[in-house]
Amino acid sequence: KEYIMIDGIPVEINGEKNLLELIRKAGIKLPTFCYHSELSIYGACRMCMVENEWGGLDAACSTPPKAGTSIKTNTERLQKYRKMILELLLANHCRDCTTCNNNGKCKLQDLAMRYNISRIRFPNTSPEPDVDDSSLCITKDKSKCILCGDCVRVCSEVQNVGAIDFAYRGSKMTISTVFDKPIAQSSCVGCGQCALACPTGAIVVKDDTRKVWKEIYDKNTRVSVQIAPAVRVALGKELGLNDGENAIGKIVAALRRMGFDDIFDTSTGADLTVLEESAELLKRIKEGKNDMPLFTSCCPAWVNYCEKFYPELLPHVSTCRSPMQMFASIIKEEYSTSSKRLVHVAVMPCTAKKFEAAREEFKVNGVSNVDYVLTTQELIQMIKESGIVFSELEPEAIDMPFGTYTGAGVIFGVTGGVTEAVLRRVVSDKSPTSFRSLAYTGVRGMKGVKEASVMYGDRKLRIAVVSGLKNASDLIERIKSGEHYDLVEVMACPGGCINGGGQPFVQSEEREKRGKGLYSADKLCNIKSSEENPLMMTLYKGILKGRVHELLHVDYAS
Ligand code: HC1
Ligand code: SF4
Repeated sequence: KEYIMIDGIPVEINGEKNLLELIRKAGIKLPTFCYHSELSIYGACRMCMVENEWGGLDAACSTPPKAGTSIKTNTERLQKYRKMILELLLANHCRDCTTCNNNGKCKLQDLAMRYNISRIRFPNTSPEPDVDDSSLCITKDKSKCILCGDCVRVCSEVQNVGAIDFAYRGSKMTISTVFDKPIAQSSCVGCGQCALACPTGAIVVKDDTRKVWKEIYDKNTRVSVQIAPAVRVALGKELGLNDGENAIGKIVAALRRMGFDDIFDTSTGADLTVLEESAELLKRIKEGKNDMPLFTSCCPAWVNYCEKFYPELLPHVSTCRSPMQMFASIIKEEYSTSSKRLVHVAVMPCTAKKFEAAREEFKVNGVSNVDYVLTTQELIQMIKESGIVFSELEPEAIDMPFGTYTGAGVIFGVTGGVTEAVLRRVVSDKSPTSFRSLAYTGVRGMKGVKEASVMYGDRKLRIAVVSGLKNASDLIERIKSGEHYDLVEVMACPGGCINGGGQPFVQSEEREKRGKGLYSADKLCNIKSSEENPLMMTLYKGILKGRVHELLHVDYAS
């Protein structure tokens, strides 16, 4: 066994890539702005400096652990050094903290408190707000940027988009799009991963809460809402529950108290998607149209990415609308005779859903089927504003007439879930043992690229599941050079919707807990396969009769 002495205590080295990981393992909360375990090392913020045994300073994030050495993480010099960095950052930072969208969630604010910064010794060069509000998904404010580069690295390394980069040098340095165009005119796909990574309020989720409150308070509106699968397992930390705990009943109760009129679960929409997408897959196979795989279409950031970077693949993207959109068209139909103005809100883990909701394809007579998308972060905000003590709420059930969903619908929120749900529909053996074995085909787990194969009659279906757009583009290149799959599931966010850009930020271990939370929610559902949802039959015989294409499909290729 090999050890390093950290602040006089021996700590075993066990495969840690750098000193920072080892220090954190030892239970010391070493501060950083620019370190993310899944991104390349940038080493720019210098907050994680440690003192080595010769009195030199090393950045812990970029120093490999060396057995037999000794370091100190908390000396007078280091304290002074960290305070100075914080003061320098704050001197040049727009400090309207109390009205900042990130108030209470900001790392800079947090560290300023932790290091007891009450006075800044440098001249105030705090810039005026410089806001880019052009995107429907995120809001960018240069005056709050500390140039840690987290957003730049996520956008290029994880998402392979590269919509933002460093521009200019020295004191003029900034994060910008190409030619400093508004973000809406850049190659941004709206995934929100940059907002998730941003330690300050420089990139945040677009805030639509005020608009939704206004609709709720309007006596002439009937406001319905649907809750996406991944939202239920991501409220924990912020609202006093455990990570990954399924809070759907409490969310329903909270939404009802807030004044929503009709409350539904997007998992019902996901059941519709499973039926339509599996029919599309089987039709392609039957017709022998399988030179290219069928790509799933429920992730809007993936659809945006495909449109911007791989338009030639659009004919192979499923024509199924996402569960959110399928369900919204049904809900708007159901209540079309209401005397009040219909407003439909979707609570989503995703920032790109805001863009999807506004697409022309999903408007009827100029009105969007989904009028507003609120992210999980915005829902948390609204719950807090309402004064609801969330952890003490008595769970409640969703409303009729769309009160049923299956386990297949719930697992949509985690990478591999869409595929597993489609497989439950496609396989002929519907026994619990058969469904259990589907879980072990390789579709589950947090890996960014997964492969599975399942027999359909005497034909083997080859499936790939990817999350993170860089993984998607690597797979696409492999497919282009001859690799064959029948179905490819793509989710833009690593891990799927549980790690969506609109969710509260968590580290990867907690992300896994969210995935587990959805699989246990599936276990709780007595119906596991979408075609067994009794509501489906009612819908296909009723609202959907003769209107399946009009209400459930879209052609992104046209
Ligand atoms: Fe998702 Fe989906 S799973 S895309 O990740 O297909 O956002 O949760 O609602 O529409 O169901 C998101 C999640 C979500 C859709 C479903
Ligand atoms: Fe890049 Fe996604 Fe941020 Fe757009 S939203 S800038 S694509 S990380």
